[in-house]
Order: sequence, then structure tokens, then C-alpha cells
Amino acid sequence: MSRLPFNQGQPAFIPLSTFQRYPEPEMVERSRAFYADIRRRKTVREFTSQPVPREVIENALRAAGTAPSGANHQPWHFAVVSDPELKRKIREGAETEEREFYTHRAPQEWKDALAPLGTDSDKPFLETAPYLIAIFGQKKTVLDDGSEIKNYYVPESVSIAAGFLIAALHHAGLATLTHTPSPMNFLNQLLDRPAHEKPYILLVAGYPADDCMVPNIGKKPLEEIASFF
Ligand code: IYR
Repeated sequence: MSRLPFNQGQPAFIPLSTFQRYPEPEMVERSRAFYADIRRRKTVREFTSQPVPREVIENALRAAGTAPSGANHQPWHFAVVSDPELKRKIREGAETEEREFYTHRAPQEWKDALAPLGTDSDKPFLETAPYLIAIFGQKKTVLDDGSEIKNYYVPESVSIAAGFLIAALHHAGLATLTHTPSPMNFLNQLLDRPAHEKPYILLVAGYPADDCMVPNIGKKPLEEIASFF
């Protein structure tokens, strides 16, 4: 029996009633359609300030929250920021770290690897985009009674949830940027998150700018990313 509160008092096992089986041709068509849609996703660094419906963000977060996780502990927290003043402070914190990164911390090899992306320490999108979603991983879960339980596979779980979130936002018609200023601890302070939570990704979400440009970079073909035995 789970020691976590969200399914207490419910039966330990229930019939799998949500799985949907499709005829094979339909499966193939669905897999093609999903690939055709997700391959259009590009990381965007120029956003408009046009507001997006909050419900889209909420539903995408609900979708992210369905991700598999270690022992189903769901060791994540999503801090959603639309307040302009807070966005300004986040930009300030991120740019401080990024200036340090680009001038001192990053070895030349790393900077060379980033050159095709055209990134630098200026992060105006942190104020322009309507939503910033800071994704935190929780080393432990603190229950309402103050007791603590350890969480497992936290980076893996958080990354899967982040993938769901990016896919859900794309599916809804929004662009995202997986931004990772490093270190990101300034987000704990600004967003009032406890020290046992680690910020993993600052996800920027909104509409791309009308004249948005993206790096002309491709993805590896199947033969390079998969082997079949
Ligand atoms: N966090 C920096 C640098 C950066 C690092 C990697 I690895 C990227 O894929 C992109 C950027 C920045 O956001 O500019």
C-alpha cells in the first residue's frame, strides 16, 4: 500500500480500463501522424508577449503530472510565473549566471558546441514570454503531517514529466524553450521553494515572434539513434 496520500482508501489494483487498442493499420497511421506533428517542434528563443489561455497551461501541466515516476512518488513541482515583476527578477537572476557562464565558467569546447544555436547571456524572452514554468525535482516528499519519504529516480522522473509537458504545449499550439541557467538555485529563493527541491528546467512558453528565426539544425536519422536486435 502506498504511503503517499493520493490513493489512500482506494483498492490496491483496478482493471486497466483506459488502454485503447487499435487495428494495426490505424496504429501505423497514428504513429506517423504523431511523428509528423512532434517533428515540427522547434526550440524557440524569440517570443511575443501575447497572452495565452491559462487553461492551456493548466491542462498541459495536468498532462505532465500523468508521467510515470519512481514508485509513483511524482517528485516534481511546477512553479508557473506570469507576473511581470517576478519574470523581471528571474531574468535578472538568470542573466547574472549566464554572464558568468559565457565569460568564465564555460570552457571553449562548450562555447563552440553552442555556437550553432546563437545563444548568449541576454535572455529577453524571460520577460517577453507570457509564461515561465520552473520545474523542480523533489529529493523527498514532505507529507502534511510533517513526515518525510524518500523519492527515487528523481532526475529520470522529472525529465519524463518535462518531456510530456513540452509535447503537451506543442500539441496545444505553443512554442517552448528548455532554458537551463546554471546554477539555478536563485529560483528557489524567488519562487519560495524549499532547499530539498532542485530546479531542473526553466521552461519558457508562449507564441513565437512573427519574425522568429531558429537555428538550421537537424535531428539524427533513425539509423543513428536506434539499433534493433
Ligand atoms: N544555459 C546557457 C547555455 C546553454 C547550454 C546548453 I548545453 C544549451 O543547449 C543551450 C544554452 C544559455 O541558456 O544560454
